[in-house]
Amino acid sequence: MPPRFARSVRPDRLPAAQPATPVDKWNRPSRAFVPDEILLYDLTDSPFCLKARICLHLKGVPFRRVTLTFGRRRELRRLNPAGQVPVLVQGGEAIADSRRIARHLEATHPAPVLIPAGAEARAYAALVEDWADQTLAFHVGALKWLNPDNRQAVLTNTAGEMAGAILRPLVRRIVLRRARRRYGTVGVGPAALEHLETRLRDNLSALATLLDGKPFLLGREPTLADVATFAQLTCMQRYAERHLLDAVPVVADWLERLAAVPPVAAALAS
Ligand SMILES: N[C@@H](CCC(=O)N[C@@H](CS)C(=O)NCC(=O)O)C(=O)O
Repeated sequence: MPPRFARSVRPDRLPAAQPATPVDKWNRPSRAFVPDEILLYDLTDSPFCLKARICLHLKGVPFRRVTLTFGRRRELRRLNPAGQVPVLVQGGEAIADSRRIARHLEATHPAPVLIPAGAEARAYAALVEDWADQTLAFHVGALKWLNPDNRQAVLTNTAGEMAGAILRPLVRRIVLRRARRRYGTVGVGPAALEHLETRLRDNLSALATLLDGKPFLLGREPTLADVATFAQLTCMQRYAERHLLDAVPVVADWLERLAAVPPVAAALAS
């Protein structure tokens, strides 16, 4: 039975099949669409997409990334009316939202365990994941988009992936306007940068307390709590706020330790 959060997808609405040649003209493996292939609609600079990619790699599930280009926005809305990535497409079902993707993978690929079985550890992991997805994502995202020192990098990383040279100036304007509106509607603008930094420092210090003396948040193995938190913070390393991470060695060491776990390294390199 498909998970209740899945949405059916018509096969003709997926990326068009290409001729099934074994290699292309540059001698690279063919990227022909195969019906049972798992697709991940995503963007490189999105922490939620990185979270989904890390879960897929940790579970050893092969998948193909489909970059959310400007031209694919309508295709994405058919899969996820919220118009957000990541979206996982598997067996004619679209699963949107990194939380749902993680739970779908846990149900379909139980090993290695990312969501602990014990009630207390499970509750702890769920609370940390929610904190990372909501509080941390809000503060890291607001600083990334509102700090003028990040302007060039954020636009290059996002618009550069979403559009080719001709459309890029338009996409830059659109993504910047949307980001300003997103934070503006909750009263957060450039004047809040100092407050956002202070809140982030407090959050990083609380995280250091949780991590002290442990390789990962729940002990010896990484769980979804680590993955969700890592995804938000590692993306921050590309922006001016990376100095906040360097100031908390326990957190910086944990980021390094997690980045060295082979499936995580593979997800970061993909
Ligand atoms: N709760 C969602 C959040 C996903 C999300 O915010 N995605 C962003 C990229 S980081 C997005 O697609 N933004 C485009 C938009 O909102 O139009 C999840 O966990 O997947």
